[in-house]
Amino acid sequence: MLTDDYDPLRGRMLQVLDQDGQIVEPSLEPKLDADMLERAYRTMVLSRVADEKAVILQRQGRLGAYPPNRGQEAASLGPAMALDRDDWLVWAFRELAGLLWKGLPLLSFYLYWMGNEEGSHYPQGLNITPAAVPVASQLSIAVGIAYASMCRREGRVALGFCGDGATSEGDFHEALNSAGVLRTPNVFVIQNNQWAISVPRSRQTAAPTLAQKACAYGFKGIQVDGNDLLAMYIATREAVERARRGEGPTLIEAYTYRLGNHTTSDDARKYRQEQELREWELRDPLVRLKTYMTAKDLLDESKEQEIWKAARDATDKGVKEAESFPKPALEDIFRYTYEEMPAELKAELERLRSELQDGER
Ligand SMILES: Cc1ncc(C[n+]2csc(CCOP(=O)(O)OP(=O)(O)O)c2C)c(N)n1
Repeated sequence: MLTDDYDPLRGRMLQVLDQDGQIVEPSLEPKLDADMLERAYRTMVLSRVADEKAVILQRQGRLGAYPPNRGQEAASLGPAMALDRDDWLVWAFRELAGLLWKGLPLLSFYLYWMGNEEGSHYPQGLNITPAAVPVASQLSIAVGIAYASMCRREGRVALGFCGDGATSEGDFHEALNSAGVLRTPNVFVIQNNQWAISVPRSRQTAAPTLAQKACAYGFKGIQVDGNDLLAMYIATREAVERARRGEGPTLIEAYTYRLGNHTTSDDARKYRQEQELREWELRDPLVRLKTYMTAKDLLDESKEQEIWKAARDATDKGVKEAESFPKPALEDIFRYTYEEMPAELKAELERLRSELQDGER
């Protein structure tokens, strides 16, 4: 089992592809067919293009504050690829590639970051929960979903994501403790991108790895090269199989890096060394997968160009749809808290309406 061979207490990190996209561990190479690999690469490229577009839209005042995904594509895509259709994906706020793989329309993604609640109203049956900006709050939801699936004998797994900073929150420990005790079918992926805004990973915990925290909760943990799509895929696949056999949760630490700013309101140059960024740029997950696929004759220059063009077209379409979508109404802020709006809220709504009429905002 990978979790035995790569026991985090022995300080081994799982890798299939090295930094240059060459296979380091042939016995671990998953048998992904050409179609699946091409879909994976298309998803990563679409995620990259759509993500960079979101940053541009924010700069142009067409989208709100936005958390860039650049560099972390493999860390969310690999786990999503290991799920079955009915399994749940419980995300934080930096998992675009995984969401696209699961089928989230770009329209929903853009609407959400444009501040329209309709962006959290996903097509029926996707089994994705809405974004969770309160750090670590989504993990207990992932445990609840998995526990419900277990009680109903549905055989569904709930994959929950969080960041390295989230591991300092009480919610993280409460969720993982419950999962361990109840042996819920969960896979937890920590996207260890080295920084929680300006707080480095070394200030989150004195433990050498985040993966070893699983020991305290009585389940398996593994540290994986988060920029290696194949490694993320095989680690999660094993964890999903274990969960489905009723053997409980697994904690996966995806060792990765946030190449961009924390959000569009942040300036990482104020707290991060340029040199660190340069080193991580060489480990770009897209380039690694491209090298691997090119060596297998699954990718050439003309296909590469077609894939990037298709991604740009799909992104333009998503932005256009989102910008022509009906804007939320003022009442929407008040409408959904109670079945019937109480008098105080009604009064507040009326006051806001009249203030807006007077030109105040
Ligand atoms: C409960 C809570 N506290 C603080 C914040 C402000 N905040 C937003 S993101 C963030 C850092 C999160 O770091 P990490 O979990 O490592 O995820 P990353 O942003 O690096 O992906 C903080 C402190 C918040 N959203 N929720």
